[in-house]
Amino acid sequence: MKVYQSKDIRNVGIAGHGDSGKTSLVSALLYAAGMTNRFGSVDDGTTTTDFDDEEIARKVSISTGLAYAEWNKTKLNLLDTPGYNIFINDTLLCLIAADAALVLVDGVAGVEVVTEKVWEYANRYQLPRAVVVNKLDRERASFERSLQSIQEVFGRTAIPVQLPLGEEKGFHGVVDLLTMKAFTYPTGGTGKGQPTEIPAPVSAAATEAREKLVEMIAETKDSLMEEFFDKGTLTEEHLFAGLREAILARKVFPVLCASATALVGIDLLLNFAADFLPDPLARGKAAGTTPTGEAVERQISDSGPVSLFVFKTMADVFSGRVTYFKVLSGVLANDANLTNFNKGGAERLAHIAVMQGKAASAVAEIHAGDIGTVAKLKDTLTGDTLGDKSAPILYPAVRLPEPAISFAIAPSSRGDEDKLGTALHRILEEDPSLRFYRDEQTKEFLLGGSGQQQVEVVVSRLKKRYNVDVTLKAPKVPYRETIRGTADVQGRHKKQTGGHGQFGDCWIKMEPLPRGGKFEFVNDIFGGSIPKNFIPAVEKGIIESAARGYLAGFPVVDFRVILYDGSYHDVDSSEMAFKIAGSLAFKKAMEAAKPVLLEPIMNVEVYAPDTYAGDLIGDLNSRRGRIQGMDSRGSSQVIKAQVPMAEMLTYASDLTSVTQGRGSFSMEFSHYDVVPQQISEKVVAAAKAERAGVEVAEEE
Ligand SMILES: Nc1nc2c(ncn2[C@@H]2O[C@H](COP(=O)(O)OP(=O)(O)OP(=O)(O)O)[C@@H](O)[C@H]2O)c(=O)[nH]1
Ligand SMILES: [Mg+2]
Repeated sequence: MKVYQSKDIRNVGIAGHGDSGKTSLVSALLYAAGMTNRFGSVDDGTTTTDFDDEEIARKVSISTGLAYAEWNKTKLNLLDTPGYNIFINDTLLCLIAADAALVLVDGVAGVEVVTEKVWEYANRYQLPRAVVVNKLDRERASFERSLQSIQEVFGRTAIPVQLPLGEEKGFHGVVDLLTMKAFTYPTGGTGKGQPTEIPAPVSAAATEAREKLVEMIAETKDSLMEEFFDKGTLTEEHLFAGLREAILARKVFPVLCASATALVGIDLLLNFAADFLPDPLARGKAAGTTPTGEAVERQISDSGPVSLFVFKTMADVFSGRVTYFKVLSGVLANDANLTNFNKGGAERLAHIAVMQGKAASAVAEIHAGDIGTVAKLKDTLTGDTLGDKSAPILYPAVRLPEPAISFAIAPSSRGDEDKLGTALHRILEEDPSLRFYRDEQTKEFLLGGSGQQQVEVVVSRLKKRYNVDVTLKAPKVPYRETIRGTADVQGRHKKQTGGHGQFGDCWIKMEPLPRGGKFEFVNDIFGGSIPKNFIPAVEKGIIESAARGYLAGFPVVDFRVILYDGSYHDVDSSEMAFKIAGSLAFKKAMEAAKPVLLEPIMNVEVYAPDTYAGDLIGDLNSRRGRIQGMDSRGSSQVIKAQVPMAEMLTYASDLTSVTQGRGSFSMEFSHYDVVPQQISEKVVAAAKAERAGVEVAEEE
C-alpha cells in the first residue's frame, strides 16, 4: 500500500440524518474513483462501509466505516458515520478524526433532526464543511426546497456551488458554478460526467447563482471585496483561493447536488473534496495535556515525536481487537514501540494498516494527519493517546452522554450467564456508549444504551459472535433515592451475650448535597471516640447500605455523612461491628431526612411537519414533559422539551403512529429530578413487589 504525504490527505466525515444516503454515497465515490469495480448497494448488502452482519441485515449503519479513495493524487479518507439517533454516539466519537465534513441532506425531506445534530458535532470539532443535497432523483425531491431549509437552519452562508439539471427521475446532471460548466451522467453510468454547455433553460439561473456565490466569497476578505468592487467579479484564481480560505474559516458552507444511487455528480464531489477541503496540516496544532495536567500542544506535522489518538475500536472475532487511530504528529513506522499515556504500558504496533471497509492493507508508515489501524494491541481502547515515550501527551477523549435507556437481559442458561460477562466486555470495548451492570437488589443484568435498537444489536451480536443466548426484558428506569432534609442519629450495634461479643457505636449527621454531588464522607472524630482503624468500616457500612437503597432499593445519592462521635469496646469492637453500626445509622438517618425518589429527565427534541405540532405538544404534556421551546424549520417544527425517562419508553412507536412516520426525535440524558409524590408511591410499590418476587424465588 502506497504511503501518502500529509498535504495529499483529506479526512472527510460523511454525516447526516439516517437514510440520507451516506453509505451509498461513499460507495459511489469509491466506485467513481475506481477503488471498487462495481457500485456496492445498501439494498443488496454489498457496500464497502456497511460490512457488519447486523448492518447488512438491518440496512443501517451501526458504526463508522472507513474507506479511502485516491483521486487526483489525493487520498480521501472517508468516514461513513451512522445517522440514526440511536447510533449517533459513534458519529460523535469518530468525527474527531475528520478534518472536514460532507453533511448529507435528503433532497425530499430537507434538514432533519440528526442533520442539525451532526452540524453541532461539526461545530464542536471546528470542521469546515459542505452540504450535499442527495437523493435528488427521488420523487418529490427538490433542490430549491432543500436549500431553503438548509439556509433557514444554517444561514445564508450555506450557498450553492452547483445547480441540478433535471428533477426527480429526470435528474441527470449538474452545473458547476465555479467553472460554469455542465456535466451530464448517463443512467447506469460510473459516476463520471460528460462536460457540456450549460443548457439554455438554466443558463440565467446559473449566472445569477454564480454572481451570488462570487459576491459571498468576496465578502469574506477585504482584498477580494476591493477586487469585486473594481472589476465586478473575481479572477478564477482568486475565486478558488478565496473559496478554499472561506471554507477553512467556516465562513462559507458550499452546497452541492448528487444522487448516490443514480451516480450523478459523483466525480464532481471527488474533485471538490480534493480541491477545496483542507488537508490535516491546516488545523495547525493539536491540543492536549501532559500526564500532570498542564496544557501542551503538538504541531500537526511529520517532524517531531510521534503521537496518535485512538477514535475507534473494533472487536473482530478472528483478528481480535482492531484499533483505529489518527496520527497527530510525527511519522508512525510499522512495528513501532509506543507508550499508551492513558494506561502507562508499552504497545507494539506490528502490522499497521489502512482500511478499505473491512479489508486491511499493510503499510510501511503513516504520516501526520493520516488514519490507520493496527490489530492486537494489549490495553489500548477508544479515547487513548499513544506516542513516543520521551514526549508524553494526552489528547482529550470524547465525552458521551449517559445512556438514555436500560434493559434487563436474562441469560438463557447457566452456561450463557458464565460467558455473558466476557462477551459483553468485548462488545463494550467496541461501543463505549453502552453500559453494563448488575442491579444489586434484583440481581438482574442491565444493559444501557441509546435506544431499544442498539440493545437489540448487542443481543444479536452476543448470539452470532459469541454464541451467548439472552432474552431482553422490558426497559428499566434507573431511579435513584436521595434526601431533602437532615438527620443527626446514632447507630449502635451491640451483642454481648455469650461468646465473643460485638460492639460498634457511631453518631452521624446526614445532609443533602446538590444534584450530581454523589456521596461525601467526612471524618469529624476527635479524641479517639472511635479508633482510626474502625472509621473506614463505618463508611463502608454506609456505602453498602446506600447502594441497596432505602425507599425502594434504588441507590441513594447526593448526600454527605459526617461521622462525629461514637464509642467502642476494647475487646468486643471489630470492623464488622462498626460496619453494622454504620449501616444502622444510615437507615435511621434516612428515616429522618425526608427521603425522596429521583428520576432521570431527558432532553427531547422532536422534529415533525407543523400540522402535528399541536398534537405532539399535547402528548408531551401528558407525559409530564416541560416544553422548552419551538422553532419552525420550513414546513417542519422542532419541539424541545424535558421529559421524564419513565414516560419516554414507548415514544419511538407512539411518535411514528401520531405522525404517520414523518416525525423523528432525539433524546439525551439531562439530569435527575425529584419524582412527584403520587407517582413515587406507585414506583415504590412496584419496585417492592418486584423485589419481593425475587426474594421468594431465591428462598425457594
Ligand atoms: N433514490 C435514491 N435512493 C438512495 C440514494 N442514496 C441512497 N438511497 C437509498 O436510501 C437508502 C438508505 O441509504 P444509505 O446509503 O444506507 O443511507 P445512510 O445515510 O448511510 O443511512 P444510515 O447509515 O443508516 O444513516 C437505501 O435504500 C439506498 O439505496 C439516492 O441518491 N437516490
Ligand atoms: Mg449508512
